[in-house]
Amino acid sequence: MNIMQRSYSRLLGVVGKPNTGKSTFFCAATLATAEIANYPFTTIKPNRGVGYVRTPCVHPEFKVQDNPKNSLCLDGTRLVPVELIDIAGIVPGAWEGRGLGNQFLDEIRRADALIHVVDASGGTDCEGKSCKPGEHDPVEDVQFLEKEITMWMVTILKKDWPRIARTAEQDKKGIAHHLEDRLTGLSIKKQYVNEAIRKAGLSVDKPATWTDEDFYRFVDNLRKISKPLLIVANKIDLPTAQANVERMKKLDYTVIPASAEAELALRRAAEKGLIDYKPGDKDFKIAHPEKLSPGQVQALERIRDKILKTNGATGVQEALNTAYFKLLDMITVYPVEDLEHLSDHNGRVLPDTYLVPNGTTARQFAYIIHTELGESFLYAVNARDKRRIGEDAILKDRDVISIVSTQKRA
Ligand SMILES: Nc1nc2c(ncn2[C@@H]2O[C@H](COP(=O)(O)OP(=O)(O)O)[C@@H](O)[C@H]2O)c(=O)[nH]1
Ligand SMILES: [Mg+2]
Repeated sequence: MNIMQRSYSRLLGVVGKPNTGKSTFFCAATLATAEIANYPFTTIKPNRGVGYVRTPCVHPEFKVQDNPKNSLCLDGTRLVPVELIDIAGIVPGAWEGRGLGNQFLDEIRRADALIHVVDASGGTDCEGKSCKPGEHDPVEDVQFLEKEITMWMVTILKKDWPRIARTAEQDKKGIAHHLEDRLTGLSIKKQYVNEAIRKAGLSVDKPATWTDEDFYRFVDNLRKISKPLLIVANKIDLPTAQANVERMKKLDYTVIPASAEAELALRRAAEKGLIDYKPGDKDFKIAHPEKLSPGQVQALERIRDKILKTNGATGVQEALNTAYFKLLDMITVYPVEDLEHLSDHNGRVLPDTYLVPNGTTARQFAYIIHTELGESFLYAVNARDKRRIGEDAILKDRDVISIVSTQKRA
């Protein structure tokens, strides 16, 4: 096992047609600044990597100097590692096996949330081939991808459906029970089934009466719940993008305008120490003007004017943050052992930041850190007010928590 405590347990999938900028987004998001690059798990597999969510660190509030272990703190900003997968391009008909077919669908299966990268400039046709910018309507791409994924799930879940539906009506064990194996195959939690049925406005007790259209609506809801998705409207540096972005924002989706290419350029310059820039910053500072050619300075200034000033940031970091904090509804919690120094047993101050689901209780948090800690849990203490909290207390974002157990932590 890695010496570093993993901060993440979720996987973000970067999806979309070919040529929309998925790999550029993935490279930009996983390209570490020099300091972060020391992490041994930066590259996991060719298309898997570690990116970061950013959150204001608690150390300034507690007036301590921190010494992070599982994350990084740059000028009061915590960068917490999260895992990403760059999924191969999806073409229409993929669910029937077109293109790379089931290969990418298998990768989608593993993802907990999806970042759909769309070419907002309209320079990529429906098959993912380059076309004249503005020629293709990216609004079409928004629905296409979801239809592909839903159709794929429909084919898997529909096998043997009439028999399953009848049995479920008779034995009253519920549809989720009878679909269990297939749900496991799709990495979908059983408890999502009833929620999807309710959202689709269908009857849980009478699945045998569902029409094909009802079934599709059920699966579509199941997909939305189990693989929540946001849209990255990429290539906003191209002039044809703006009007399309405005139209996409009117749709009922979380749309994040972005330029993956700009983020990649900024991170590369930061990696070389040429500029001061943290992922997600609104601006950068040229650190070594003497090391840059006039052309490089011009390119950087163009990014500042055309992207950072108009869009607020490049959008790449916002996409990761939104995926974790909005789609997956996660919060950050800082475990410490020594309440006085806010340190672990080695004296490291605020060593770890954990990403946990909103609603996590003190005891569940102990289990997330270590099974033994969960089992031997006595109570927890909130470092802010030094109050004891019980096992059922629900943790809040940016809580600093010490867990007291019957045994000392290893
Ligand atoms: N103008 C512009 N081009 C981009 C941007 N992101 C990616 N591209 C270009 O789009 C093309 C496809 O990018 P790639 O990341 O390989 O797309 P993928 O097939 O979706 O992985 C490449 O030529 C990239 O340089 C962007 O933000 N702006
Ligand atoms: Mg690619």
